[in-house]
Amino acid sequence: MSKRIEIIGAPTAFGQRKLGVNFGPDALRYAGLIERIEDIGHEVIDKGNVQSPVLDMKKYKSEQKGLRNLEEVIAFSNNLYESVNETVEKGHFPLILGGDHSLSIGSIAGISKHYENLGVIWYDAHGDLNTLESSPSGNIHGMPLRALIGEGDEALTNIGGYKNKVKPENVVLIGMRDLDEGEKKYIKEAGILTYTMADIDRLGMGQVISETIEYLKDKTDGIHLSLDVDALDPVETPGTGTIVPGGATYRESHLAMEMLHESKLIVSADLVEVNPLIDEYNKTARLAIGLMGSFFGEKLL
Ligand code: EXY
Ligand code: MN
Ligand code: MN
Ligand code: MN
Repeated sequence: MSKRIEIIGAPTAFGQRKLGVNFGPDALRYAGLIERIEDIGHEVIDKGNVQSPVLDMKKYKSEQKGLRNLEEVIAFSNNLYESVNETVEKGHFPLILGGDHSLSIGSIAGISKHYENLGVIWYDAHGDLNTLESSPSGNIHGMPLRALIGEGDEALTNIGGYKNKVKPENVVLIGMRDLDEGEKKYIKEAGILTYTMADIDRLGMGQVISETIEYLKDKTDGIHLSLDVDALDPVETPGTGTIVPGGATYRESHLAMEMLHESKLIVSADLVEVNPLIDEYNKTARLAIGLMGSFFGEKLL
C-alpha cells in the first residue's frame, strides 16, 4: 500500500557538541532519499527544514554548566512539534531527518498527542535515558527518551503542552552497547524491554524484531521508529558523533527495517545523528537511505 510521506528536516546540533549534524537533512536529501522512496511508489512531500534558533558559535563551543543549549533545544523542539503535529493531523506519515537525537523530544511530542499508547522502538547504541543528574556530558541528545517518559527538566518534558508522552512499557531498546550507570539502573527499575548487542548476537536480529513486534502489537495503537545511525557499526556509519564499536551490521539493520515494514504497525520515524562533516564522502547518509528503502517496502526482486 502506498503512503503519503512528509519529510521534515530537523537541522539541530544543539543536543551535542559536534557541529555538522545540523547538515544531516540535506546530506540525506543529496544522497537521494526522496527519489529512493518515490521509486517504491509512495508520494513524498518535502516540507523543508524546521526553523532553528540562531547558533552562536562562541556559546556553542564554550563550556556550559547544566543542560547544554537548553533554551535553543526548547525553541527548536517547539518548532518541530508544530510541524510534526500538523503532518499527523493531515493523516500523512512523518519522516523526520536529523539532526541530533534531542530532536525526538519535539518529534514524538507531535506524534504521541494523536495516540493513546504510542509504541517506540529506539534503535541506537545508547539508551538516551539520562537526566541532568545521571548525564556524564550535559548533552541533551543523551536524554530525549527519558524526557518523553516524563522525567527531567520541566520545559523538556512539557513540549507540546503535555507530559508523559511515552510509557516505559511501550518502549523497546535495540542495539544497546554504551549505557551509563544511571541508565542501566533506570532500565531495570522501569522494566524497559532491552536488546543489547549481546542479545542480538545470541538471538539474531530476526528473532529480536519478531519479539519486539509481538511485545508491542496488542498494547499500542501505533509504533514510532527512532533510528539513530550510531546503532550500526562505525565501519558502516562513520559519519556520526558518538561512535561505539561492535554495532549492528548493514544486513542485520536491513532485516530489521524489512520486518518493521512487513508489520504494518509503524506510523512515523526519526532518522538521526547523520553528520556529513565527519563522514567519508557522505557514506553514512548513503547507507541510511538504503535502510529507508527497506523500511518503506523496497523489494530486491
Ligand atoms: N550516554 C552519553 C551521554 O549521555 O552523554 C552519550 C549519549 C549519546 C547519545 C547518542 C545519540 O545517541
Ligand atoms: Mn540516540
Ligand atoms: Mn546513539
Ligand atoms: Mn558512555
